Amino acid sequence: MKNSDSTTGVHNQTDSWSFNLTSAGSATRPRTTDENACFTRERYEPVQLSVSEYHDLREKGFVKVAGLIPQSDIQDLSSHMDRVLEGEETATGFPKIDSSMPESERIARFSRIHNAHRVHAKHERFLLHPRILDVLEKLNGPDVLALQSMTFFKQPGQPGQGYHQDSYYIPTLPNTLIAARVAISEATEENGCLWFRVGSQVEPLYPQSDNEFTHESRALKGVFDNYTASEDDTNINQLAAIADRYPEVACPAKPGDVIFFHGNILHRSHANISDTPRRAFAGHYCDARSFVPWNTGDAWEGMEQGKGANRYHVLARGDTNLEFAFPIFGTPSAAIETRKPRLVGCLIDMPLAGNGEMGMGSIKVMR
Ligand SMILES: O=C(O)CCC(=O)C(=O)O
Repeated sequence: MKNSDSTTGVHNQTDSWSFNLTSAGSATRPRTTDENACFTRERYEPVQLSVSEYHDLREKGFVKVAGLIPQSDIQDLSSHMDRVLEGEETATGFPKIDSSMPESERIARFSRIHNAHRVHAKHERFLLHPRILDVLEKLNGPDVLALQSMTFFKQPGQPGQGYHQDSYYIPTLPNTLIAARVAISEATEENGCLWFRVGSQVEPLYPQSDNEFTHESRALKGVFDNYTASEDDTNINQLAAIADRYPEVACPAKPGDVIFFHGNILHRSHANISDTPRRAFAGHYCDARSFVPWNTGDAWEGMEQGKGANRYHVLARGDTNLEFAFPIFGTPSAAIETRKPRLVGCLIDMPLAGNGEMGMGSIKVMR
């Protein structure tokens, strides 16, 4: 089993563009492996998304894309999760398993693992899966920064999570957070699938008062100090009263389905009361041009001076004027592809515009 170095691949975007155009990943590229280099976009059928799917994200706050991930990839991650549970594979930060432990104790140690993409190639591969990125580009793109991964084991008996908004935990300024939730095993009401309050993505973020990064919402009358996010008990969870203004639907999923949802949508899950695990992989992403004051919950260098943490997150698609990281395991992504910065070599013509007036036609880019 590979126990990787967790060095984050940091690339400083303030390097000259000529460096990026021709030699991303040369001399200044930090230590990475090429373990995932074979997982190119060409291996996968490109995804066609419809206008109605695009509407769903905006109107309902979520959209399920059925069968997005090939079954062979799902099986690959699921077998890896089996080996992790058996203690046959591990990585930095994974719960410790001792072969003498009773099975029940071993299993109880695994509920979910956060940010394994920084320490294990398989998780990075899923976070940067071309079929997920194809959809994100269309829903939230074109510039996609990959922020967080979560791998859910959710074993029988393990709890759910009460109403919350994901943007509460992962601030992006402006707020462009979006989640992609891949079903690794079937998710049902019995084993604790996600439940959404349809349309509640129009709600502002309800932050905790000592959260410095409160997006647009801090100044709104009616936004309260939210210190009970994710609390199961709806008598305690302050978001439950807001959630009740919107209809609630369960979102079951088959292995390979991916649910994309807005960072502000109110959602929850219940405990797994079945006798089978509910496995899932979740990625969080934002527009790579949002300022990200978040590094998996840890402090970062330059934070005190007001520097963002963008440089710890991989540029998955598109381009950005901000910093970004290389993928540690070499998963094909914009960070390591040759990127032509947008607008380089373009002339922009706005027909009939003059004297500060808007023109009559659309903007044309003339190379
Ligand atoms: O998967 C679950 O049971 C709940 C997790 C969740 O709601 C989330 O990650 O935002």
